[in-house]
Amino acid sequence: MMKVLVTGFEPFGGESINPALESIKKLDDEILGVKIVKLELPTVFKKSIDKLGEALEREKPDITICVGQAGGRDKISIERVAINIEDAGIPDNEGNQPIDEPIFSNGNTAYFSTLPIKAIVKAMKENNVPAEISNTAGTYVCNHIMYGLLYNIDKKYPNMKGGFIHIPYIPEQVLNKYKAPSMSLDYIVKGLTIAIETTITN
Ligand code: PCA
Repeated sequence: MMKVLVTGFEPFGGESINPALESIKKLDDEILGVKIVKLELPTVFKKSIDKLGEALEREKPDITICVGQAGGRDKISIERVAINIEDAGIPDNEGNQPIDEPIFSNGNTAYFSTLPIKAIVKAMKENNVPAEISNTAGTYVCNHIMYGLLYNIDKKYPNMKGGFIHIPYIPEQVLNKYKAPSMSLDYIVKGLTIAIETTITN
C-alpha cells in the first residue's frame, strides 16, 4: 500500500493553537486507497528535522507533505523552493534564534518542491479553495523543515515526492488581530486533501 506522511507544527510565537496541526489531525486516515500517517513536529530548529528524519526512516513514505502556519497570508500557499539558510526573526520554542546560518553545509543552495505544485493550485481553485504558489517559505522553522525534507530526498530517498504547504490563520486566531485574514479549518482540510489526491494521481 502506498503511504503519505503529513506533518504539522506545534503552536509557536505566542499562539495557543497551530492550524497546521489542527488540520492534519482532521485528515482522513486513508485517501484514494493510500494510507495517511500524521506526525506532529516541534517548532524547533534541528529537532524538527531530526524527528522528520526518524519518521522517514521508519515509515518509508512515498510522499511527504509538511504543513505550517503562515499568519497574514490569505490563501493556502504551495511553496516552490526551500533555501539553505536559517535567519530567525523570533526565537523558536526552545529559545534558539540562528541568524544567517546554513542548514546543511553540504547541501545545495536551494531545493525545489517535487510536488506537482501548479496542478495542486489548479485543483484547489477548481474546488473553490483559495490557493497560490509561493516563492518563499521564509527563513524560519518552516523553510528549515522544507529544506530538511528535500535534502533527505536528494541524498537518501530519490523516489519520494515531497514539499511544503503554508496555511492561513483560522478564524478563532484573528478575533483580536487587526486586519488579519483567516480561512476556516474545513476549507484548509479540504485544500490539504486535494493536495494529497493531486500528488497521488500525478
Ligand atoms: N510556521 C512557522 C514555523 C512553524 C509554523 O507553523 C514558519 O512559517 O516558519
